[in-house]
Amino acid sequence: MRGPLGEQPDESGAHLKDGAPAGSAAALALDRTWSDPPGLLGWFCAINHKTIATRFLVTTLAFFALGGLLAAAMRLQLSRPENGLMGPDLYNQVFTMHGSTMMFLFAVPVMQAMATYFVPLMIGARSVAFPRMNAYAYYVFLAGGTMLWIAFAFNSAGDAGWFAYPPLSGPDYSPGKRIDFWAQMITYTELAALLEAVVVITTVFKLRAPGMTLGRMPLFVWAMLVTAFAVLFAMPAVMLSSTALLLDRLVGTHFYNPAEGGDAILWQHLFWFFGHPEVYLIFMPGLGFMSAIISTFTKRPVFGYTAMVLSLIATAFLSFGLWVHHMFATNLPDLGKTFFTAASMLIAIPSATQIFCWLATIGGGRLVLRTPMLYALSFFFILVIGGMTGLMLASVSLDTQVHDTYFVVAHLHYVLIGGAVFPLFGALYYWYPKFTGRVMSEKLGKASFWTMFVAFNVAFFPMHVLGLQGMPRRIYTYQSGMGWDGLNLLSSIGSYAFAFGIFLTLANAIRSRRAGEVAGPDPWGAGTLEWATDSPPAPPNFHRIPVVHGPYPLWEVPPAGAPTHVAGLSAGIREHLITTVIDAKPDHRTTFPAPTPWPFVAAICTTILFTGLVFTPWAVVWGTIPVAIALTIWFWPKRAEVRRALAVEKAS
Ligand code: HEM
Ligand SMILES: [Cu+2]
Repeated sequence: MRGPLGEQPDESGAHLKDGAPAGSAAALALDRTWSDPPGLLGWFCAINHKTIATRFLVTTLAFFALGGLLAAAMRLQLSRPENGLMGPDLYNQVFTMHGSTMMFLFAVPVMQAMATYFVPLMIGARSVAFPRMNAYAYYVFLAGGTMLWIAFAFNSAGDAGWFAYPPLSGPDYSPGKRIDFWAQMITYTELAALLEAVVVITTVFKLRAPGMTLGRMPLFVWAMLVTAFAVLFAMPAVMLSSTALLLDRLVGTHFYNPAEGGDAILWQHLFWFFGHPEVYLIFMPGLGFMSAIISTFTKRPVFGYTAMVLSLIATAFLSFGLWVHHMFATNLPDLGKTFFTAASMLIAIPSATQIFCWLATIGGGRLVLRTPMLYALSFFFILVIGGMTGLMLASVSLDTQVHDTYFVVAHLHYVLIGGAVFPLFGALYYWYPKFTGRVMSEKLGKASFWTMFVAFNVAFFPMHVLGLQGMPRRIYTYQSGMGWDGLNLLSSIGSYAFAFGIFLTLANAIRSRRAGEVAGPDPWGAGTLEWATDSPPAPPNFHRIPVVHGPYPLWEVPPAGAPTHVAGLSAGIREHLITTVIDAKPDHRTTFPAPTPWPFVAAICTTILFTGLVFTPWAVVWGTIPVAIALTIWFWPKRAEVRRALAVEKAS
């Protein structure tokens, strides 16, 4: 019997221990213990990492679709000269919302959603660390993103570009609420990113199955770990800069106002100290997808494990030393700029190391060209082109020529779409069977891939040429006779074909949920732990926590006589084994919290606080009270939980 919040008021399961195979009484008790409560109220109480991550993933993909709609609108507007579909004011909001949605509401959070779904499964854990905070972070993100779009619906979206430079974004040149709202909601959604980073880091460090030393961790987990650390250092910079902007606008501070001793360039430093690493936050998880997909479809471990890990870490470090290459057109000292040119070139080294390691893996393996692998392979073509134009832009002299032209727009989409979107689509095809228990159609998958690949190049390659011909970015229209007409039309046609390619994957996903081939636990014959459990995984992920003896546990035979799994954790409460950071030796047990609606309520209260601040500073005073109440109830120990834990103690 269960209470409304999924509690088990009776202590009957108290004596049961995990470690028994699926179907046993203990396994059933485990399923019950780790599942989310049913019903509408239960929906708000959910904290299972798979439930939250699935919602997170769907939400970020919905933002991707919305950002894509705006892209389609821009390409329609630009398809012919002097088009009257959009005026300049709307166009400004549209490209700002497109850039902001894609960067803040899609590209980074979608990677965090993938991380919170798969990291626990790959390291043999039953949950993420801080499952309630994970739920809270998701609701904060959902609310922040939704508010941004609601503002857009009321003609109040930001209109100063996704990097919102002052003085344009300051009080003098952007009166009204548009930038206030934009700045505040950026701070707010990045709060969610920070919380997720803490969740991922703690999960990786403390919840790994025994035997999974740092040196045996899947490269995907490494990528997510390094990314989470980079988030921790990058996001505060943008939260700080956007908060200072809001203060300049609302309470008359002068952080960015040179007339009163402030500095407009300060914004650019702070923003790009976040903004450049941001690109790597998007692209490093893509590297994790690549490693997982390539080793599975070549049927061998990725070549050069240590080199791969060190390259990831080096990339993350270097990415914080490049930001000034976004500021080559400012009046910073030339000598300083040359250092940033050098650093920008330097980062090609770790990136190239990884590319060569993958090529070595592919070269020495048996290549299986399934859809996920096609998406992974396209990375080599698209990202490398983006990387090449990146090296070109790293040169100060060339950059000052093509600064703010479509050459930059082409470059950034090659990097972002080649480095993140194509690997992400590969990842969705690869792990779809784990999410749903069924494999996506190969035929539709290949059709979608080829459409996307060809259309992408048709849409974005001409932009390089347009840029070199002098077409500036962020213009809502252009005159005919500039020689830009044909290429713009071509680019628009390509964009629509690209959208159609994406639609084919969506159709595939919807259709395969019912009609797809049944997957079983490991449809690809992969080597990492997420494939050791059911598809979709049961609520506790694993009925028996595995003991790990190598980096690809499913491909290796454990040494004779070595333990294969852990047993003895309670099946009646959410008990988890904590292991040491480096060697993953069993350290102690801890009890995880039960489902509760309070993270949801707390997120609503926090949203009211943050939104209120856009309108009055008094929101700090009144808005914190409900937040404090919600947090207090959230953390208050519940009697039923304590009783259950005591019963388990007694029974053992
Ligand atoms: C789905 C296909 C996409 C198309 C057709 C597209 C199209 C465009 C166009 C035409 C612009 C230039 C607007 C202008 O300067 O007037 C633009 C800007 C931008 N796009 Fe995309 N885009 C797509 C996907 C993406 C993705 C996936 C991302 C990020 C992950 C992204 C990030 C950006 C950013 C950051 C800007 C700059 C916005 C600004 O200038 O403030 N785009 N896009
Ligand atoms: Cu950069």
